[in-house]
Amino acid sequence: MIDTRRYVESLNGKPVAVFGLGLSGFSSARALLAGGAAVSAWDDNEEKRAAAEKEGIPLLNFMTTGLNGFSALVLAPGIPLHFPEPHPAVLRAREAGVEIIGDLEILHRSNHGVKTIGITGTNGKSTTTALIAHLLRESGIDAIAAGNIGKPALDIDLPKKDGAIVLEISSYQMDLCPTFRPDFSVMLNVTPDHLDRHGSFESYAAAKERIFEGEGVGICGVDDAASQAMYERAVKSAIRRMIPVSVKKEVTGGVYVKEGVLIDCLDEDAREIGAVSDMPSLPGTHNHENLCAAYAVCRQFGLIPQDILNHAKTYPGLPHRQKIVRVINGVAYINDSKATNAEASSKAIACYRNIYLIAGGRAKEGGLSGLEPLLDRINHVFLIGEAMEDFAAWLKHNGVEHTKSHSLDVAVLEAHTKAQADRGQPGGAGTVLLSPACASWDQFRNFEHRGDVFTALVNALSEDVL
Ligand code: UMA
Repeated sequence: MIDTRRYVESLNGKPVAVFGLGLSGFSSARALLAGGAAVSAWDDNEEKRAAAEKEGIPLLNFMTTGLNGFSALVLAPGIPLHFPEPHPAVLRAREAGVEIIGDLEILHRSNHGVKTIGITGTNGKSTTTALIAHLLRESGIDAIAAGNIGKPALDIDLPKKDGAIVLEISSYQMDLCPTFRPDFSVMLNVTPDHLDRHGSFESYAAAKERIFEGEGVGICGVDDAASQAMYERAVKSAIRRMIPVSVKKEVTGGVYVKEGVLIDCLDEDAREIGAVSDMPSLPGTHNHENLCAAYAVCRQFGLIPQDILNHAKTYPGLPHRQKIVRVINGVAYINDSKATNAEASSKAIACYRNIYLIAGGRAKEGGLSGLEPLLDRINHVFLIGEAMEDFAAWLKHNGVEHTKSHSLDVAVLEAHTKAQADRGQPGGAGTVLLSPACASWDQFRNFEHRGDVFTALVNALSEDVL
């Protein structure tokens, strides 16, 4: 756990309020109490409050008492700050003139003295965070991944002084960082997301752009218009040393992929480092963008170019993101349960051919639209969940073969049977891909649960040719 005493000392004995007792709030309350702070916590959910009380975290309903006299409100990232409307806890803080911060800001103010690498962007944050931590560790640098990736930042054991804290930072968390800016800031890409929470694309992008404020190094994807504009503004302000990364074009002073080869153009000359195609856990152009950004960060830590690429080959990948569960008679079974919308599924579909796709669940706005250019990669779709009928109608309209499987266990069995029976046909062995393009909540607790069930079902399949 992070030692928060330096931050707590700066409060001069004033109490701190913590609101939202999920992963991040619980971790903040624990770390602040351990640092000697007077903590008062609250959550709208009674069970969360009971769990906190059991752990000795003092409770106070500051929605009724107000927050006068408090030094700060530590807000869980998921609590609405501005849109669709500020949570009452936010209003109480504003009324009392109390600053609102998140756990990353406490980490920063705890003055830990270790270099921070922050990664934001709409897609690829978790992979890039985990990949950077893996590459640094493989080269002997003490690195730990935390933040939005699922490990609250204050829960970590501090790496050695010459190590690094690698933080996945969501736009929600960025909104709760008035002063924290990473030493090495990465912004991968920005496309519309979380607009209900930020009110508009502009304010969502602006939350992400703040990662480039202050001194340090900035690594920025330049393959979409909004991030290209961010890169140009950061270069113009000349506060951070900026490095562009791209998988679509050559970028002077940066890192890019051209014809499947990673090119290092950080110094004067463009140098070919090696092929990006043989990284088993980093398939697809989107992952090559993540690799370029991770490579650029690692070079700032003095890592040797060839070592970075070699270590990328042993990156194990994250669960539920294009994770190969098993290969049976040449057919790969892939868990991409994290793909909760069509855009995310399109990234996986673009990596394979002869796909037996398992899709469905609770549909997002737009359903499967956007997948049209990739449909020739799909042999058959097995549909599950609430979206089944709508998706079936869309697939019929687009001439794609499909089966209404209803549930995941049936879909896995049907996809397995068909993929195995079709072996030996043109195009090579197929791929059974769970990439649902839907939220999971109609049939599962969350996407992790859905992916775990898929993995268990696949592991139970027989190797015998059916
Ligand atoms: N709560 C209330 N009132 C409300 C809303 C929520 O009291 O009106 C309470 C809930 O009862 C619950 C707590 O707030 O106890 C939940 O807080 P939270 O939603 O911030 O979730 P945490 O468990 O603290 O997890 C957070 C991040 N969640 C969000 O940003 C929504 C996790 O990112 C992160 O891994 C974790 O901190 C550790 O740092 C998840 C996420 O979905 C993966 N992130 C979004 C994304 O990636 O798209 C941004």
